[in-house]
Amino acid sequence: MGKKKRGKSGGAGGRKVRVHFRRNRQAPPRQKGIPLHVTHEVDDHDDLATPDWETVSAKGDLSRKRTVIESDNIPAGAIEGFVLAVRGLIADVELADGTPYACTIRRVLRTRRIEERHPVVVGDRVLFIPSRVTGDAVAEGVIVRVLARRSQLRRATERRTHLIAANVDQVIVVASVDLPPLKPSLIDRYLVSASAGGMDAVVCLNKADLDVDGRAAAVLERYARIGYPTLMTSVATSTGVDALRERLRGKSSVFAGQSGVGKSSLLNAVQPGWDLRIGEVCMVTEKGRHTTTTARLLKLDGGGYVVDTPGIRAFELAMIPVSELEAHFVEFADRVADCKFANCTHIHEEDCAIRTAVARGEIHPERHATYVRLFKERCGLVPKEDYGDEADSRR
Ligand SMILES: Nc1nc2c(ncn2[C@@H]2O[C@H](COP(=O)(O)OP(=O)(O)OP(=O)(O)O)[C@@H](O)[C@H]2O)c(=O)[nH]1
Ligand SMILES: [Mg+2]
Ligand SMILES: [Zn+2]
Repeated sequence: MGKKKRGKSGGAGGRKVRVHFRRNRQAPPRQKGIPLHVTHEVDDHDDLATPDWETVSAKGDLSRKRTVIESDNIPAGAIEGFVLAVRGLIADVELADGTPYACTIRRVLRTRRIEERHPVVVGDRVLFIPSRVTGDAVAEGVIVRVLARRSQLRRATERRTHLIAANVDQVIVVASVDLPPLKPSLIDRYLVSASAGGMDAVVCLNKADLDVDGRAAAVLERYARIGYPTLMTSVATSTGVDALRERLRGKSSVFAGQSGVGKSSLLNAVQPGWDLRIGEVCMVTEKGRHTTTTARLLKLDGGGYVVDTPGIRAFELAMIPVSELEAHFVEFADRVADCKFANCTHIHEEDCAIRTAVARGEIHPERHATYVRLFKERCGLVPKEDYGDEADSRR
């Protein structure tokens, strides 16, 4: 296993980060179904000598916390790249001129960000140290640093942050009229996450061909009314596909939404050359099957790029402090000042401007219900909402 690097407190200009380390430096726990003798932790280039741009110190071998001091110096020989996809421990990285690299992620980076499910994510700009190129094989490298993210789409449980994509301009929140059934509360959660992560959001309601009674169109109108750009699309009839393509042009976007709503289908319609894999929705459970398994960045012919992502099971937003939740519901923002109490939770208080607006039909009751639900989830008062899909129910 990798040796521990020790050092005194680092040099001037360093950034000190106190971090938890996984216990994986001792005997790794056995994974279910994997024979004992198999090492399942791929060791990589962690021991790239002892880098002078970082020092790690701990009180003792069994300490679970170490202090990592990242200096502001750029590691010698490191070059900047752009992450197109992350497949397990390998990231597909590209240089500005398009040269591809298959990079591993330096161990200390992985370990210290273990509370984040993905230390490196699609859309990241990273510094990596390229290795020697041999023959025609794709060049390799080791990612040593993730550059500051200007935006990020993420969800989080109490224990972990799941980063979905970084450095994108907008989230295209995709929902379907039916199959799987429309769940506005999940749209709301994506909108909160987009707002918290510094991204614009567009609400895209797909499978318009299934909207027989116009009820779904009314849901979409709910979001248009509070200022979100909205799109009604159908891959089956090509409705709205041109408008969607226009929305994406010249921007970086991430497609997010439940499994089976048609994210990959829509992207294939926007740019047929992509030929992304499409999955059936189970007719019995009306759930998707997790056809897309890794987030991937795709370049648009008209400029810009999009990230296709897999549908997710639960969408917790534990990284948002409960007091900040209201700020991510756009239609609450200009009303909260009118609540009687400065610390109003907008759940039960008298003279609450939000509750009054709901009663008057100015704020949609289901939007308020999502807010209340998120608030209570964050306080541990209700179980987490589950947006499970077909693959999950078979587990
Ligand atoms: N009726 C109808 N079906 C659609 C439409 N768009 C997609 N579908 C179907 O919906 C199913 C799921 O589509 P996908 O594109 O794989 O869904 P996804 O959102 O990418 O799902 P994951 O990759 O699992 O997250 C497929 O059977 C598609 O043919 C549409 O506009 N109308
Ligand atoms: Mg997909
Ligand atoms: Zn209030």
